[in-house]
Amino acid sequence: MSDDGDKQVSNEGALKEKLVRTKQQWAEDGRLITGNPDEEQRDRLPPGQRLVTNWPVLDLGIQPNIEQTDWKIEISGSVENPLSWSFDDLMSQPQFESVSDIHCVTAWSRYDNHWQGVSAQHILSLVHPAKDAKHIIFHSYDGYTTNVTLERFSHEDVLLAHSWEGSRLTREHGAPVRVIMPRWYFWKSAKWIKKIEFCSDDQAGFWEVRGYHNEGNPWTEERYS
Ligand SMILES: Nc1nc2c(c(=O)[nH]1)N[C@H]1C(S)=C(S)[C@@H](COP(=O)(O)O)O[C@H]1N2
Ligand SMILES: [Mo]
Repeated sequence: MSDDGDKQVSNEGALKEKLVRTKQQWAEDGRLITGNPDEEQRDRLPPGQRLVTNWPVLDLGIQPNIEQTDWKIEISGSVENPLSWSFDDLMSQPQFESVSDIHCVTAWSRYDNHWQGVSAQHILSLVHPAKDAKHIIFHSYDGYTTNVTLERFSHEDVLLAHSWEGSRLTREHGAPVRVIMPRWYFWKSAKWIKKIEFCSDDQAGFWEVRGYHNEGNPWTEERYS
């Protein structure tokens, strides 16, 4: 073996080592981000988001204090059978459970949230949206509103949640009942829900009129309009 050959071999060795170190660092970073280094897990975090394990609170500076016994929801507008439920009425409906990830537009995501409540699909089966119903606006006890399409509300993972991780929602997170729209930035998930209004025309909600995107898909980063 010539000196040149040896040199080339050792250079190659150094290059590979550097490559391995870099890849290992990516894997470590991936593990920090996702809690799991494999590719599938890394794809779970939408672009521009960072994973948190706590659950941050975001509101307008008002956290309405609504006793379970005082809470009422109205589901009305362009529907054949409008309804009004107390908390007991909600609890006497078929109960639904789902697990989903939260993606907040302020760039935090939280995985594997276990929700319990009543599914949007069950609600739709009771109220029967009218033919012209295409949009929904959520109205909350703090004056907050947000809009979604009927099609998105109809998705099988959407629910009115009363519990998270096996316990009732706390006041700060929207007790007694909030909406959960798992596929969209979390501002679409109205806390302290008071009314679900079905409409033929779209109406921009609280953040939507203040520069947030009308749709809010985290995977295409529909953050601001
Ligand atoms: N009624 C109501 N719902 C709301 C809000 C609000 O201010 N009022 N904030 C929205 C925003 S911007 C986010 S990110 C989530 C925050 O929910 P959390 O505080 O449970 O994390 O609630 C959404 N739903
Ligand atoms: Mo948000």
